[in-house]
Parts: sequence; structure tokens; C-alpha cells
Amino acid sequence: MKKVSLTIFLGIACLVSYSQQMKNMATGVQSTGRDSLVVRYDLYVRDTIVNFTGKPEHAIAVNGQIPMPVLTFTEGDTAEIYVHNMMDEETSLHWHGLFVPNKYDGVPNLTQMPIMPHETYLYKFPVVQHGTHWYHSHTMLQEQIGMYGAMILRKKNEPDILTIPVVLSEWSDMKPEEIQRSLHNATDWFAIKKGSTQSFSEAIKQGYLKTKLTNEWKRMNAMDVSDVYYDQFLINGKSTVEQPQFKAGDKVRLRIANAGASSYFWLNYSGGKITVVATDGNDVEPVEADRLLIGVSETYDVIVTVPENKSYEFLVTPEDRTKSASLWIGSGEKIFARRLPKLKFFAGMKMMNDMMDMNGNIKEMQGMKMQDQVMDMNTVMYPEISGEDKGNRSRQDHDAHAMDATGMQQMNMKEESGDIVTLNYAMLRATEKTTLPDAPWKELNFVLTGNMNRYVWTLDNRTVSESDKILIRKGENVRIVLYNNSMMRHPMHLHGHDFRVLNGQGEYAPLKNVLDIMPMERDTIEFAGNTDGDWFFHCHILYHMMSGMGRIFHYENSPAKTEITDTAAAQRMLFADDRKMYSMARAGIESNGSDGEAALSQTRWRINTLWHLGYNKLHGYESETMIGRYLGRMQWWYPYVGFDYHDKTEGGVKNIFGSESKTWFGQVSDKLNRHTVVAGVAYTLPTLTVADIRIDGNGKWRFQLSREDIALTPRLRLNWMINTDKEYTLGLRYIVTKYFSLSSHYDSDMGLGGGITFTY
Ligand SMILES: [Cu+2]
Repeated sequence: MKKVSLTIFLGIACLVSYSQQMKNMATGVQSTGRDSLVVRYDLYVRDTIVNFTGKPEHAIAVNGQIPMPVLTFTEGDTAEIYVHNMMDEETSLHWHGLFVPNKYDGVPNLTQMPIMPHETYLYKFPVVQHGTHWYHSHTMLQEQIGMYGAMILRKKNEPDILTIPVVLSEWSDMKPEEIQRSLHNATDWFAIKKGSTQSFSEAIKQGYLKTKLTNEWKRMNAMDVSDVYYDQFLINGKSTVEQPQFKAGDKVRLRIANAGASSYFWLNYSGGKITVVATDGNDVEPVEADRLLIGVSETYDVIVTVPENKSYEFLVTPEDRTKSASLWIGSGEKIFARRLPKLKFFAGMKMMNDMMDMNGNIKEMQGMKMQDQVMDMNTVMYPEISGEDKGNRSRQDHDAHAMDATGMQQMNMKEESGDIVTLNYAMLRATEKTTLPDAPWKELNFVLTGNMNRYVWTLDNRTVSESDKILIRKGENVRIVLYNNSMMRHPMHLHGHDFRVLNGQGEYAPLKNVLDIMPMERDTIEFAGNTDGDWFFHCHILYHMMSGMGRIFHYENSPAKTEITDTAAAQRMLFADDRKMYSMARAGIESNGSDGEAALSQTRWRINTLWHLGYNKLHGYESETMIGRYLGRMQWWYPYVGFDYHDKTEGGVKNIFGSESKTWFGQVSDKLNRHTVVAGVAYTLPTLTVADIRIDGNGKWRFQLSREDIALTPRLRLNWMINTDKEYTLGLRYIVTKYFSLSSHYDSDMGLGGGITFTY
């Protein structure tokens, strides 16, 4: 073995190195069939300022670039990757899809201690496979702001074809911690930005009022295909990339990695068919398609042809179709790829209504085998497949009703036999047999579960910190059956192993390390337990993973080979991710007084305080502080205890029910200067109305019904409350920005008022 150093030094040189690498890759300059080497990279991780939208924002760059440098090795090499953490916060790097010794897998507090600020850490491992892979930070939310890059493992005799590494990602000017907090507070700001609010006015306009009402009756919030609004979508760090050096007749291999934190991408090309030749680093029999959807963290190798001396667009569209990014191949006249029309959200809502029973479970559809990604349930939302919706109500209704078995099959047939061929997993066939060795089997079952209203994502309704490690034995085969009982796709990723996806290809089942599993789909994967240590199995949507959607697989009796000495402390750090508390606040300042709420909440617990403040003594002051726990998978039950404080120096005001001194049950109200403990339980009823019954320290009962944030129009929200203390409110809020609304409400205590509401 020879030793070479590919050290990339700091400075201007590293800024240009990425484009240099791109050019080298693109012109096929790399040697083939060479001896095995020790290949060294030095990665300097630094805070940086980027400007994708005209506004400078904080990001993280490695060797001065986003994405991180393309790391290239040849099968048989030894990788030596020195990570120099130049930041004031910890970091880590995970080699996605690589079979590495467990201690170098890069999951902080599981396989290694975090790389502390201003420390250097060496990852050293033999390269025992080939294919297109990628690497990213596994620390906090660093992956969202730049810590991702391509990792290309060449075959010993790699065919000499023109190649472009294509790293897909997304950018938001909002800090990732704020994205995460917003998701956990179920604010619909992202839906407003994306135009996917699915409000009542839109439902009525499009003839879907019944669908909207049914949706709320089933206690669902508006569904979308993705959670986060992004400002930009990026190909190798830019929204437009030009590769003009290609000529008519060239075949170009795109090594595509979806390094987006939470976006799936549609890929289509204006120069003809896309030939898929590998996925997740594993070769498949070449298969042609017009387009494919690449899941978060998946990789695909595809070959496209340049038909004439023109510039052909390889179009990258996020699944929510809000924007796009373009890679132009060749030079000359620009040939545009087919744009994807806006999603038909109400058709999707109708589909979800039909799929969901009253308990938040997905119904098994009669006569349908939902397996192996053959049918894309979201197809009902694609105008290009199911027909344009403009001015064609009957057609739209027909599509919305296409959820019975035959309808779905027809749709699927149409998708496969029609003019648009969309790649699905059943079309992937390994180039060699992938059968597992003869060994004892272990079978595991997981239900993918979620609660969109509170952004809780789990397996079997348990987070990572709420579950034990899954024990497996070296030498056994593991079969995992996954059932998606949530309303979103989840790209499930297994560290350190490839698994077979049982897709009807028998002995030639394709090998992958990420499985995209659609709502109501059941998939089976299997792998040989051939290593040791701890391996993470998790949803690769960053914000789902951080909320606890995963498990740790632990090889029994495998000796600890990591450098973690205090395993209990490390585990607490690891579990802290999904135990995190999120803060929220809402404060109205209106002409008649101030109402507000502040809360801290996590997966199961919530502490909140509410206040109600009049501007004159007549109206007094009231506050309640409560702690409660959400019960059950859907979290519709919420028992709580707390403290209620009322202060009114003079008598209350009359309300439409008459005197202020008696409740409906004839009890004497003690609203004046009341200090009392309360205990109660809230329950979310069909229609998303919250029923709340409580008793206070004086033995007085109160029953209350309320509903917040009814979306009347994309930005107008209605809320109401009524209770047996004869209190009631009715309010409207017009959302101007994420943090600021105009509001008005009528309140039985304080009367009519108008003003502003801050939301945090
Ligand atoms: Cu997920």
C-alpha cells in the first residue's frame, strides 16, 4: 500500500476545490484500476455566513464550501479523514451507507463521543464497497445548514463514463432550531407560505366543503406532503448549475444524493428517458423511467443522454412543488423539462379521510395489498397523472373518489402504462443474487406512528428514549416488517448495513439502506447480522428523527469498542434529543384587555400558563397554571392539575346569560379573589373541539368547550370558547407574519376589543 495525502488546505484554494472536483468528475479524469491507497482528507468545519436570498445567514461550511467536499475513494482503499472542528460547538460526521467499524459510524453519544469544539478527530476505516454515498453531521440540526456532502466509492475497474456528482439540498433563512420549534407548536405558518393551508374558503371555492368537514370530524389537520417551507432548493449548493461541456451523443452519469433535511425531490429530464442504474450505492439492472422521486437520504445513479448540441434541463422539484432547481447539461438552446403542476390538496385530503378511521388508524383497504411502493397514494394529488383540475369539477370528484381498490389499481396502471413512467421500487432488480446466508431468523415488526397535531413521531408510539435497544445476534438474519400508520412518507435508514427490499424480484431483491415507506404501506426488509456494536435505525427526515422516530439495534455480547467511557451519561445525552422541551407563547393586546398563553411542552408533558387581564379594576385579573400529560397514541386525552387565580376588586359585568353571580347549575360563583387548585381532563372531540371538565379546590365543577385556529381563509383564524361559568369568547385573528397578527374578540367578561396578537 502506498500512502498519499489529498490534504486540502485552508484558504482560497479550498473555495475553488469543489468546482475543480466537479470538473475532474465530469471529465472522467480519475484513474481506474489503480493500487489500493491510504487516502487522506482534512476537513475543516467552520461557522460561515451565506447569502441565498439576499439576507446573510449563519451556516456551516467545510473547507469553505457548501456542500462539503466530494470525498472520492476506490474500493480497497483505506480512508483517513481528519475532522478539524473549528467551531465553538460540538460536531460529528456519519458516513451514510458505509460499512465501517462501529466506532467510526459517527453517531455522537452512541458510537463515539462528540467531536468537541476546536478538537481534531480521525475517522479511519477500510473502504470495502463501491457506489454513490454521502456523509453528513449527525449532531443536532447541523445537517440542515451545510454539513452534507457526496462520498463516491469507485469500483476497482470503474467504467470510464462522464460523471457528475449531484448533491440535492434545501435552504431556509429560518434557523433550524426555529423550524423545529415551529413544527412542534403546530403553527401553520409554513402552510401559509406554501399555499397549502386548505382553509374553509378554499374548500368551498373548490367544492370540497364536505371533505373539509369530514377531515375535521376525523380530527385531522390539513395534510401536506412535507412539513417545512424552504426559501431555496439547491443542486451542489446552487439553484442553477450549468455543465456546458457535454456534446450531442454524450452519456452522462449523475451520482445523485438527496442530502435534504426534510425534502423529497422529483427528478425529470428534458433530453429523454432517465436510466436508473444504482440506488443507495448498489447496482440495479438498468431501468428506464420518465421521472423518479428520491426520498430524503436516498442516492440514485442515473444515466442521461445529450441528444443534440443543446442545453438540456435536469429538473429537481421538491415534493411540495413550491419551487425547483435546475442542472443544465450541454450548451446551446435551452430545452426546458416539464414543470410539475401544483398539488391538488383537497383530493389528498379526501383520500386521507377515506383511509383514516375515527381512531386515527389507517384502515386496511379491502382487496388491496399495499406493498412495496407499487402504488403512490399521493397520485390523486398529481394533476399531471389524474387530470387537470381547472374548471373540471366532475373529473376532480372522480379522482377524489378513486380510493376504492379498482380505482387505485386503474390509477396505478395508468401511471405505469400511460405517457409518464414513474420509477417505483418494484422496478428495481439487483444485478446479482442478494439472498442471505442460511441462518436463524429474527423477525421484528414496527408500526410507524405519528401525531401531526403535536409533531410527535415514533415507532410503535414510542420514541428512542422511551424504548430499549433492540437486541440482535451476530450470524442471524433479521427480517423487519414495517407498517406506516401515519399520514406522511418516512425514509427509514439503517446504519452500517444494506437490506434487501422484498419487492417481488425474488432472489434479485435490490439492496438499499433507505426505505421510503408511504402512508398505509407495509414493507418487508431483511439483512444479515454480520457486524457488532450499536446501529441506529431511524427516519431520515431530520425533524422526525429528532422527535424520536427510531430505534437502536444492539449486537448482543459485542464488546464495547467505542471510546465512550461513561455510557450512562452518553445515553442521557443521546436521549435528550427527543426529550427536548419546546416553548411557545401567544399574547393579545387589545382595546379591552390582554389575553395570553405561554407553554413548554415535549412528547408527553406540557406546562402552560394562561392569563386574562382587563384594563380597569372592574374586569380584574385571572391566571391559570397547569401541568398535564398527553395520553394515548393520538394524544386526545390530556389530564392536568394546576392553580387558578382570580382577582376582581368589584363585581363582574353582566353577560348575555344574565347575572354574574350564578353559574348555570345555580352554584354561587366565587369569582372574586379566588385562589384555588384545579384538576381536570381535556379531550379532543371529533371536529377538533376540545372538551374540558375540571373541579377546583372548593368542589366547584366547570365544563368547557373550545376550538382554536379554525382556518376560515388562508390567513384568517376563528376561535371560540364557552363554559358553565357563563364565560364565552369569540375571536378572529388575521395572520400578518409568523409572529404578528391583527386580532379582535368578544369576551363575556371584557366585551368587544381589537388589537394585535403576538405569537411565538
Ligand atoms: Cu419520518
